[in-house]
Amino acid sequence: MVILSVGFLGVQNAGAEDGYRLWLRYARVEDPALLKTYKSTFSSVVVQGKTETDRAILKELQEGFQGLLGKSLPTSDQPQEGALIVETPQSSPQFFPPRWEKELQDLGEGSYVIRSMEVNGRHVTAIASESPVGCLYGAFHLLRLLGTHQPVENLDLSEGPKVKRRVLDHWDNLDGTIERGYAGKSLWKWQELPGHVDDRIRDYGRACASIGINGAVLNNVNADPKILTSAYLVKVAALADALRPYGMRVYLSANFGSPKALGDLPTADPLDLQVIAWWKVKADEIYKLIPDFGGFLVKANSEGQPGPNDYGRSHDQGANMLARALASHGGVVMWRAFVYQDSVDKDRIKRAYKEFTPLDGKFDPNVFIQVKNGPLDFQPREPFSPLFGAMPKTPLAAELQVTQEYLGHSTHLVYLGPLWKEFLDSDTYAKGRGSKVEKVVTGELDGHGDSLIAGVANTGDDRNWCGHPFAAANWYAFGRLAWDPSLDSQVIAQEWARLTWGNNDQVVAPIVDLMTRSREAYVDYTCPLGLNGVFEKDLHYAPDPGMVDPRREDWSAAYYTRADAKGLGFDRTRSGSDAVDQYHKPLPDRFNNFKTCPEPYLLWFHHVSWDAIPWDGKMPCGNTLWEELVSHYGNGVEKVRLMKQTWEYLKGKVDGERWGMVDEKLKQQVKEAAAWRDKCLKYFQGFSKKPIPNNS
Ligand code: GCW
Repeated sequence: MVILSVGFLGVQNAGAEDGYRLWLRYARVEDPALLKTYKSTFSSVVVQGKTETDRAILKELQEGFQGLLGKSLPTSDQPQEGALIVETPQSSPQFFPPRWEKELQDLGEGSYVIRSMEVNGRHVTAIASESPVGCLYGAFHLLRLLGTHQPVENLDLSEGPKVKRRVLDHWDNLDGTIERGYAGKSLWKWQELPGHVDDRIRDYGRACASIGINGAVLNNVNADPKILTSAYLVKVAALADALRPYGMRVYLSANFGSPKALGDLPTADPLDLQVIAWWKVKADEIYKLIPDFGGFLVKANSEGQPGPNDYGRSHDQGANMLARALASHGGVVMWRAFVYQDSVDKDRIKRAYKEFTPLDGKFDPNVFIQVKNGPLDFQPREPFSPLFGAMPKTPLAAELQVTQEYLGHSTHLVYLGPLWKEFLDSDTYAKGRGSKVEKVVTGELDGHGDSLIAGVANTGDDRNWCGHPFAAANWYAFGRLAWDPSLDSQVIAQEWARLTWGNNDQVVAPIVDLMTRSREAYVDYTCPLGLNGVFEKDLHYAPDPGMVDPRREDWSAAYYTRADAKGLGFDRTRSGSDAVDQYHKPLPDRFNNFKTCPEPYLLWFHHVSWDAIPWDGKMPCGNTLWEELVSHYGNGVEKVRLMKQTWEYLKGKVDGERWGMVDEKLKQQVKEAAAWRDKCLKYFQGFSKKPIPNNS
């Protein structure tokens, strides 16, 4: 094993690496040959556009080239040898090849090409798009190529986003706290707005744009009605102005009860004419301040939030009323399907499907139904929600959770790329084999023109944005997958690792390795084999498999684990709650059969038990349930120990500041993984009465 000298990667940046710069570090290219090629490929930059976005592009390129190559790129109006030309048909008609326009139109809004070519006999590189924002994405793409040390002399790239709206949902409260936030307080400093817009907002916009994110819902879905008051809307407008140059549109979570809660009307009934008028006036007010306002995200009749059901109205009546207020302005409604009233079904995970599928076809065209990836609630592993593929007439938006509510907050290192890929790659079979969730979300499966993917943000005002240095990889991966859900999560991890930690393979390979394994490790030591809901009350961090929540049965751990003297797991087969039949064929039979149900979902769909030999029957893999359980919990802890060892190997090969922070967190993770194993096995042992092999 070659141990690199500390000077190469470590000391040079000592003190400067606090994580603030995320993956936009633009670290100097050290390899002399590569540096030489890069320097000779780029001599100057031509940005003729005059918009704020064009200014942002120029600034970014200059910052990027200065960092990466140690030289600034002089601006020029003429394409000299080695020019980097940033062009739209409007800004640079003289350079823009007309044949590119059709290509870009086909690739969609925000698309771009990056091409090495000759102009007047000179070698240049063009970044071209129909819009300045597309050029901004292209500029970030080029900087990413340089930052990951790719060849750039003969480029011929064209890219367009596969999902139109790529949105971060911030669960930020107006008092600055963040629901399920683990990286400090909100980035939005409401007290200071609109007079002062924190500089950090620009860097947030840059980071988002660099990975293609083009929208942000600023406030918590448990929405304070105050956000819609005029006093707050001017603050929202100030943020929208600051983010617009980066192609970011602002959306808001709207409290459905606002007309009543704000004291304007006695009701919020969606069929009441005054209520309808109230929302229209409100929408007009918003669009006057923010002409490109994205729309409303709504959590209705869920966990105590008001909604149309309060007035005997249905979800479509509520959503359409809001959609009609926004339609003439081009806004959309993202209506969440996170509902679970126990009057609908005894099994919590069946409820959303039962409430929403009968409404397919009843929503206005500018309504998305926003569905969490799994049918329960952002667990470390769930099968995909059966709503995907079950509402062909309605554009379904996928909601992922970037913040690690159930995945170790900002203490455990868990790279979520593999979790999201598992979801996106799941075959719904809605239109036969190959009807992947990914195709539902892009709109391809059912021919929807608009599409949306949302990620519950993990950002806060901690200096390093996301608390754990590796949590930033989840922000990065969310953006990259939202842009193109077919990307490989390992390739994304590699990109992020190179940009964040340096390009040396001795560093990148181990980092990618530990990232790639981290999610399965976490599943193993928290909830293997399809177990779920074993988290402590409210905080959702530590294990509490015996937890009983007096407020609701379906908030209690035992509701999900269903451990008893004979076995373990929730019977969702046809002899149980029959959740299996919410999926398209052939999945119901596959999930229903103990022998064909994928092992990772076994205890999700089955109460695995044997009358004659409790806990001792053989699993499809040949081990007994107890043996499998013990082995998964043990493996999980072992895997985290290996992650820690890998990290120790990296000591001195990355900057000490970030290394130390990650090391501290991994130390805690190792301890807590063991605690998870011990607490869960002990609890299940109370039912199995089997010995727990000695763990150390
Ligand atoms: O998982 C639950 C969270 C709540 C959250 C809710 C939701 C914003 O524990 O904190 O509320 O989901 O998604 O609405």
